[in-house]
Amino acid sequence: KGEQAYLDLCKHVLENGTIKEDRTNTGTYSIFGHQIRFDLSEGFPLLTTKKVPFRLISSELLWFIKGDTNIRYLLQNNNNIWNEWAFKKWIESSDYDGPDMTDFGNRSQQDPQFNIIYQEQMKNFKEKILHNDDFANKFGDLGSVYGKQWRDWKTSQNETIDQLKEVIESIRNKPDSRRHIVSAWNPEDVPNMALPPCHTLFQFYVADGKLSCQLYQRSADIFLGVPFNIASYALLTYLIAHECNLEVGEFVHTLGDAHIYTNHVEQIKTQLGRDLRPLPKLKINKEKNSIFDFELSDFDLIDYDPHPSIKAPIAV
Ligand code: UFP
Repeated sequence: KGEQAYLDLCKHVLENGTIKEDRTNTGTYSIFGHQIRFDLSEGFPLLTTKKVPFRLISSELLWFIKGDTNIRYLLQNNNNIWNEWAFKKWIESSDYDGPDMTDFGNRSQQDPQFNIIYQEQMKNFKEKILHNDDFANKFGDLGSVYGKQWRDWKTSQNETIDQLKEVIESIRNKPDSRRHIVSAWNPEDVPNMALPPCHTLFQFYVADGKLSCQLYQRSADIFLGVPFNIASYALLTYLIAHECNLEVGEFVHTLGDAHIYTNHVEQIKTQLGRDLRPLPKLKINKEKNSIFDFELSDFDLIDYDPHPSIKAPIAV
């Protein structure tokens, strides 16, 4: 259970994972199908064996909840986690006339000279997103990503479905329902997405006055992605429980292709050598009720005392 189960998964995949090539040409150790449970009443499941940046997780989640798909909001909150996807659109467009940025993800890691030029272009890009409305509309928008599917799913009748709003209503009105589902996987939109949703579908469950959530994640970068994903869905569950006057139950994390990138192995070994520490607690501003009204300052993470963060290259 909990963080120990996460560490057990890391160990299991290192020892038993199949070596598998992948889209990013990095190579992975991979298994298929795994489940970890987190009892949210024991504390907030932010890993303690390495520092995980809660600020980035909470601002990204608020961005999803707003139904926003433009990285401007993220940049305004000093959150850079989606930059590369928008940047890619810009450098591949006819508007871009700077130095060649092909394969910038790999090249910036391998070629220090290129990295300087890349950082310059990225800085330039961020400035334009923040201060130029037309540019932000054109290149800041990531299209049909989570916020869009959660809040503004397009039907064949040209109507929209607000899945998040509807699921909260169904939790409130029919708590015993077995249909509390939000799907981010929209087969029609998948071909047009830079990154087809990794968190494919989630379901809520109410019993004994507690709200639980299960996520099906089709593809899981165990070292870099999963710790974020756990905290993000745990936070979502806390927020919806708060709005629906329920206690928090469990977060059940179900993984499809669960993989460790070959260039994360040393980092994971470091992490596996560390002791667990007590989980932090999450306090939510009691004066706010609707999940659509929350701001970053409404969350307070208390007593988070993790081991230091561990750096690793991200596969783009
Ligand atoms: N990934 C995660 N969690 C996320 C996210 C991405 O683990 O929230 F957005 C990882 C999984 C995989 C890669 O390593 O990103 C996506 O690649 P693919 O679409 O080929 O599965």
